Amino acid sequence: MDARTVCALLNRIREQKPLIHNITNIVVANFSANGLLALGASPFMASSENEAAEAAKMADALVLNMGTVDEAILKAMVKAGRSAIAHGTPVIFDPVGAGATPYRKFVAESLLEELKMTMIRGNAAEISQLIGEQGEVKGVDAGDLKGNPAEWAKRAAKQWQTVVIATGKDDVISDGSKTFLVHNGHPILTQVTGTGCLLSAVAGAFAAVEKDPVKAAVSAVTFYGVAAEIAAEKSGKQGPGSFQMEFINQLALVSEAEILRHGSFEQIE
Ligand code: ATP
Ligand code: TZP
Ligand code: MG
Ligand code: MG
Repeated sequence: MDARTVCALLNRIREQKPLIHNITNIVVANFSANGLLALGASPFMASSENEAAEAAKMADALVLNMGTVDEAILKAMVKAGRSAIAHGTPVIFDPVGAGATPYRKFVAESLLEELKMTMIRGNAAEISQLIGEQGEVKGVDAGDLKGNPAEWAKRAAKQWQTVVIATGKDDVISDGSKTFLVHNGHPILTQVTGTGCLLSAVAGAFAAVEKDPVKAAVSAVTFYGVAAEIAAEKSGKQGPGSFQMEFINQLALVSEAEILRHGSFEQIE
Protein backbone atom coordinates (compact mmCIF):
# COMPACT_ATOMS: atom_id res chain seq x y z
CA MET A 1 0.00 0.00 0.00
CA ASP A 2 1.04 3.63 -0.43
CA ALA A 3 -0.30 7.07 0.54
CA ARG A 4 -2.95 6.87 -2.19
CA THR A 5 -4.67 4.17 -0.12
CA VAL A 6 -4.88 6.63 2.79
CA CYS A 7 -6.58 9.19 0.51
CA ALA A 8 -9.00 6.62 -0.89
CA LEU A 9 -10.12 5.51 2.57
CA LEU A 10 -10.42 9.10 3.80
CA ASN A 11 -12.66 9.87 0.82
CA ARG A 12 -14.78 6.83 1.60
CA ILE A 13 -15.31 8.06 5.17
CA ARG A 14 -16.20 11.55 3.96
CA GLU A 15 -18.73 10.06 1.49
CA GLN A 16 -20.21 7.24 3.57
CA LYS A 17 -20.20 8.97 7.00
CA PRO A 18 -19.98 5.69 8.96
CA LEU A 19 -21.76 5.47 12.32
CA ILE A 20 -19.25 4.85 15.09
CA HIS A 21 -20.59 3.50 18.39
CA ASN A 22 -18.31 4.53 21.25
CA ILE A 23 -18.31 3.27 24.80
CA THR A 24 -15.60 5.57 26.03
CA ASN A 25 -14.37 7.48 29.05
CA ILE A 26 -15.75 10.66 30.59
CA VAL A 27 -12.53 12.60 29.92
CA VAL A 28 -12.52 12.31 26.14
CA ALA A 29 -16.15 11.77 25.09
CA ASN A 30 -16.66 15.30 23.73
CA PHE A 31 -13.24 15.50 22.05
CA SER A 32 -13.75 12.08 20.43
CA ALA A 33 -17.23 12.99 19.15
CA ASN A 34 -15.97 16.28 17.69
CA GLY A 35 -12.93 14.62 16.14
CA LEU A 36 -15.10 11.97 14.46
CA LEU A 37 -17.45 14.63 13.14
CA ALA A 38 -14.54 16.63 11.77
CA LEU A 39 -13.24 13.52 10.02
CA GLY A 40 -16.64 13.01 8.40
CA ALA A 41 -17.92 10.12 10.53
CA SER A 42 -21.03 10.04 12.75
CA PRO A 43 -20.28 9.55 16.46
CA PHE A 44 -22.76 7.74 18.71
CA MET A 45 -21.85 7.63 22.40
CA ALA A 46 -23.98 5.00 24.16
CA SER A 47 -22.71 3.41 27.38
CA SER A 48 -25.76 1.87 29.06
CA GLU A 49 -26.06 -1.90 28.97
CA ASN A 50 -29.77 -1.33 28.24
CA GLU A 51 -28.98 -0.13 24.71
CA ALA A 52 -25.45 -1.43 24.09
CA ALA A 53 -26.45 -4.39 21.90
CA GLU A 54 -28.87 -2.38 19.74
CA ALA A 55 -26.45 0.52 19.33
CA ALA A 56 -23.65 -1.81 18.25
CA LYS A 57 -26.00 -3.58 15.83
CA MET A 58 -26.81 -0.37 13.96
CA ALA A 59 -23.20 0.90 13.92
CA ASP A 60 -20.51 0.50 11.24
CA ALA A 61 -17.81 0.13 13.91
CA LEU A 62 -17.65 -0.19 17.70
CA VAL A 63 -14.94 1.46 19.82
CA LEU A 64 -14.44 0.16 23.38
CA ASN A 65 -12.30 2.45 25.57
CA MET A 66 -11.65 1.47 29.19
CA GLY A 67 -10.39 4.91 30.34
CA THR A 68 -12.89 5.32 33.19
CA VAL A 69 -14.34 1.83 33.22
CA ASP A 70 -16.48 0.44 36.06
CA GLU A 71 -18.62 -2.66 36.51
CA ALA A 72 -21.64 -1.25 34.67
CA ILE A 73 -19.56 -0.05 31.71
CA LEU A 74 -17.75 -3.38 31.52
CA LYS A 75 -21.11 -5.19 31.24
CA ALA A 76 -22.20 -2.80 28.49
CA MET A 77 -18.91 -3.35 26.63
CA VAL A 78 -19.38 -7.12 26.62
CA LYS A 79 -22.96 -6.81 25.36
CA ALA A 80 -21.99 -4.31 22.66
CA GLY A 81 -18.97 -6.35 21.63
CA ARG A 82 -20.93 -9.60 21.30
CA SER A 83 -23.58 -7.82 19.23
CA ALA A 84 -20.99 -6.17 16.95
CA ILE A 85 -19.16 -9.45 16.37
CA ALA A 86 -22.42 -11.27 15.64
CA HIS A 87 -23.17 -8.68 12.94
CA GLY A 88 -19.67 -8.67 11.42
CA THR A 89 -18.97 -5.15 12.69
CA PRO A 90 -15.34 -4.25 13.48
CA VAL A 91 -14.46 -3.74 17.16
CA ILE A 92 -11.56 -1.48 18.23
CA PHE A 93 -10.25 -1.75 21.78
CA ASP A 94 -8.32 1.00 23.63
CA PRO A 95 -6.80 -0.49 26.80
CA VAL A 96 -6.31 2.89 28.52
CA GLY A 97 -4.03 2.55 31.54
CA ALA A 98 -3.77 -1.26 31.21
CA GLY A 99 -1.43 -2.39 33.98
CA ALA A 100 -1.72 0.87 35.95
CA THR A 101 -3.90 -0.92 38.53
CA PRO A 102 -4.83 -4.59 39.03
CA TYR A 103 -8.46 -3.76 38.15
CA ARG A 104 -7.46 -2.38 34.75
CA LYS A 105 -5.37 -5.47 34.08
CA PHE A 106 -8.43 -7.61 34.92
CA VAL A 107 -10.72 -5.54 32.66
CA ALA A 108 -8.33 -5.64 29.70
CA GLU A 109 -7.81 -9.40 29.99
CA SER A 110 -11.53 -10.08 30.45
CA LEU A 111 -12.45 -8.11 27.34
CA LEU A 112 -9.68 -9.68 25.26
CA GLU A 113 -10.69 -13.17 26.33
CA GLU A 114 -14.37 -12.50 25.71
CA LEU A 115 -14.22 -10.55 22.41
CA LYS A 116 -12.14 -11.06 19.28
CA MET A 117 -11.05 -7.50 18.56
CA THR A 118 -10.46 -6.22 15.05
CA MET A 119 -7.81 -3.81 16.35
CA ILE A 120 -6.21 -2.85 19.64
CA ARG A 121 -4.81 0.72 19.85
CA GLY A 122 -2.75 1.71 22.87
CA ASN A 123 0.43 3.49 23.75
CA ALA A 124 3.45 1.20 23.68
CA ALA A 125 3.42 0.68 27.46
CA GLU A 126 -0.23 -0.37 27.46
CA ILE A 127 0.43 -2.80 24.62
CA SER A 128 3.39 -4.30 26.53
CA GLN A 129 1.12 -4.95 29.52
CA LEU A 130 -1.25 -7.02 27.35
CA ILE A 131 1.51 -9.60 26.79
CA GLY A 132 2.80 -9.62 30.37
CA GLU A 133 5.72 -7.26 29.70
CA GLN A 134 6.44 -4.35 32.01
CA GLY A 135 6.54 -1.23 29.80
CA GLU A 136 6.15 1.51 32.40
CA VAL A 137 2.62 2.89 32.69
CA LYS A 138 2.22 6.27 34.44
CA GLY A 139 -1.54 6.41 34.91
CA VAL A 140 -2.81 6.59 31.34
CA ASP A 141 0.54 7.53 29.74
CA ALA A 142 3.65 5.60 28.82
CA GLY A 143 6.64 6.13 31.12
CA ASP A 144 10.26 5.34 30.28
CA LEU A 145 10.22 2.39 27.94
CA LYS A 146 12.86 -0.30 28.05
CA GLY A 147 11.94 -2.63 25.25
CA ASN A 148 11.01 -2.73 21.62
CA PRO A 149 7.47 -1.48 20.79
CA ALA A 150 7.55 -3.18 17.37
CA GLU A 151 8.27 -6.52 19.03
CA TRP A 152 5.53 -5.92 21.63
CA ALA A 153 3.01 -5.02 18.94
CA LYS A 154 3.85 -8.12 16.92
CA ARG A 155 3.59 -10.42 19.95
CA ALA A 156 0.34 -8.84 21.15
CA ALA A 157 -1.15 -9.22 17.66
CA LYS A 158 -0.23 -12.91 17.62
CA GLN A 159 -1.42 -13.58 21.16
CA TRP A 160 -4.79 -11.85 20.73
CA GLN A 161 -5.28 -12.67 17.00
CA THR A 162 -5.77 -9.06 16.03
CA VAL A 163 -4.12 -5.99 14.52
CA VAL A 164 -2.22 -3.89 17.04
CA ILE A 165 -1.47 -0.16 16.84
CA ALA A 166 1.22 0.76 19.41
CA THR A 167 1.70 4.54 19.51
CA GLY A 168 4.55 6.75 20.66
CA LYS A 169 7.21 8.72 18.79
CA ASP A 170 6.87 6.27 15.92
CA ASP A 171 3.68 4.30 15.62
CA VAL A 172 3.79 0.56 14.97
CA ILE A 173 1.05 -1.45 13.26
CA SER A 174 1.30 -5.24 13.25
CA ASP A 175 -0.91 -8.22 12.51
CA GLY A 176 1.73 -10.60 13.85
CA SER A 177 3.42 -11.19 10.51
CA LYS A 178 3.34 -7.87 8.62
CA THR A 179 4.63 -4.86 10.56
CA PHE A 180 4.55 -1.19 9.54
CA LEU A 181 6.07 1.95 11.05
CA VAL A 182 4.33 5.32 10.67
CA HIS A 183 6.62 8.31 11.10
CA ASN A 184 4.00 11.08 11.13
CA GLY A 185 2.80 12.82 14.29
CA HIS A 186 3.98 15.58 16.59
CA PRO A 187 5.13 15.59 20.25
CA ILE A 188 2.53 18.25 21.16
CA LEU A 189 -0.10 15.48 20.80
CA THR A 190 1.05 14.25 24.21
CA GLN A 191 0.09 17.60 25.80
CA VAL A 192 -3.59 17.24 24.91
CA THR A 193 -5.54 14.56 26.76
CA GLY A 194 -7.46 12.14 24.64
CA THR A 195 -5.32 12.25 21.52
CA GLY A 196 -4.68 8.52 21.88
CA CYS A 197 -8.38 7.86 22.56
CA LEU A 198 -9.43 9.93 19.54
CA LEU A 199 -6.97 8.00 17.37
CA SER A 200 -8.68 4.77 18.47
CA ALA A 201 -12.05 6.25 17.44
CA VAL A 202 -10.56 7.41 14.11
CA ALA A 203 -9.20 3.88 13.57
CA GLY A 204 -12.81 2.71 14.04
CA ALA A 205 -13.96 5.00 11.23
CA PHE A 206 -11.25 3.65 8.88
CA ALA A 207 -12.12 0.06 9.85
CA ALA A 208 -15.77 0.84 9.05
CA VAL A 209 -14.91 1.52 5.40
CA GLU A 210 -12.05 -0.97 4.82
CA LYS A 211 -12.18 -4.73 5.52
CA ASP A 212 -8.38 -5.19 5.64
CA PRO A 213 -7.56 -4.06 9.20
CA VAL A 214 -3.86 -3.48 8.45
CA LYS A 215 -4.67 -1.10 5.60
CA ALA A 216 -7.29 0.60 7.75
CA ALA A 217 -4.91 0.98 10.70
CA VAL A 218 -1.91 2.27 8.72
CA SER A 219 -4.20 4.73 6.93
CA ALA A 220 -5.83 5.98 10.13
CA VAL A 221 -2.50 6.56 11.85
CA THR A 222 -0.91 8.26 8.84
CA PHE A 223 -3.89 10.55 8.28
CA TYR A 224 -3.94 11.45 11.98
CA GLY A 225 -0.22 12.16 12.12
CA VAL A 226 -0.32 14.38 9.04
CA ALA A 227 -3.26 16.34 10.49
CA ALA A 228 -1.28 16.82 13.71
CA GLU A 229 1.83 18.04 11.86
CA ILE A 230 -0.14 20.64 9.91
CA ALA A 231 -2.05 21.74 13.02
CA ALA A 232 1.20 22.14 14.99
CA GLU A 233 2.66 24.25 12.22
CA LYS A 234 -0.44 26.44 11.95
CA SER A 235 -0.89 26.94 15.71
CA GLY A 236 2.81 27.74 16.02
CA LYS A 237 4.09 28.67 19.46
CA GLN A 238 0.65 29.31 20.93
CA GLY A 239 0.56 26.11 23.00
CA PRO A 240 -1.61 23.02 23.45
CA GLY A 241 -4.98 24.82 23.71
CA SER A 242 -4.64 26.41 20.29
CA PHE A 243 -3.16 23.20 18.90
CA GLN A 244 -6.21 21.23 20.07
CA MET A 245 -8.56 23.59 18.25
CA GLU A 246 -6.45 23.63 15.07
CA PHE A 247 -6.12 19.85 15.19
CA ILE A 248 -9.92 19.44 15.02
CA ASN A 249 -9.88 21.88 12.08
CA GLN A 250 -7.23 19.84 10.28
CA LEU A 251 -9.07 16.55 10.78
CA ALA A 252 -11.74 18.15 8.60
CA LEU A 253 -9.44 20.05 6.22
CA VAL A 254 -6.48 17.79 5.42
CA SER A 255 -6.34 17.35 1.66
CA GLU A 256 -5.24 14.49 -0.57
CA ALA A 257 -2.30 16.59 -1.74
CA GLU A 258 -1.12 17.09 1.87
CA ILE A 259 -1.40 13.37 2.62
CA LEU A 260 0.57 12.51 -0.54
CA ARG A 261 3.22 15.13 0.32
CA HIS A 262 3.65 14.42 4.04
CA GLY A 263 2.43 10.85 4.65
CA SER A 264 5.39 8.72 5.74
CA PHE A 265 5.25 5.00 6.53
CA GLU A 266 7.21 1.86 5.73
CA GLN A 267 6.76 -1.87 6.00
CA ILE A 268 9.57 -3.25 8.19
CA GLU A 269 8.53 -6.89 8.11
P1 ATP B 1 -2.23 10.50 25.24
O1 ATP B 1 -0.88 11.00 24.77
O2 ATP B 1 -3.35 11.40 24.84
O3 ATP B 1 -2.20 10.09 26.66
P2 ATP B 1 -1.94 7.74 24.54
O4 ATP B 1 -0.92 7.70 25.63
O5 ATP B 1 -3.05 6.77 24.56
O6 ATP B 1 -2.54 9.18 24.43
P3 ATP B 1 0.10 8.25 22.61
O7 ATP B 1 1.07 7.13 22.51
O8 ATP B 1 0.49 9.45 23.37
O9 ATP B 1 -1.27 7.64 23.14
O10 ATP B 1 -0.35 8.60 21.13
C1 ATP B 1 -1.27 9.60 20.82
C2 ATP B 1 -0.82 10.25 19.54
O11 ATP B 1 0.37 11.00 19.81
C3 ATP B 1 -0.43 9.27 18.43
O12 ATP B 1 -0.90 9.79 17.20
C4 ATP B 1 1.10 9.26 18.44
O13 ATP B 1 1.64 9.04 17.17
C5 ATP B 1 1.41 10.66 18.90
N1 ATP B 1 2.68 10.78 19.63
C6 ATP B 1 2.93 10.37 20.89
N2 ATP B 1 4.18 10.66 21.26
C7 ATP B 1 4.75 11.29 20.21
C8 ATP B 1 6.04 11.85 19.94
N3 ATP B 1 7.00 11.84 20.85
N4 ATP B 1 6.26 12.42 18.72
C9 ATP B 1 5.29 12.43 17.79
N5 ATP B 1 4.05 11.93 17.97
C10 ATP B 1 3.77 11.37 19.15
N1 TZP C 1 -7.75 9.45 32.76
C1 TZP C 1 -8.56 8.41 32.53
S1 TZP C 1 -8.97 8.25 30.89
C2 TZP C 1 -8.02 9.60 30.48
C3 TZP C 1 -7.43 10.13 31.63
C4 TZP C 1 -6.57 11.32 31.68
C5 TZP C 1 -7.87 10.07 29.09
C6 TZP C 1 -6.78 9.31 28.42
O1 TZP C 1 -6.77 9.58 27.07
P1 TZP C 1 -5.47 9.24 26.23
O2 TZP C 1 -5.87 9.46 24.83
O3 TZP C 1 -5.14 7.81 26.48
O4 TZP C 1 -4.49 10.18 26.78
MG1 MG D 1 0.42 9.55 25.76
MG1 MG E 1 -4.51 6.29 25.81
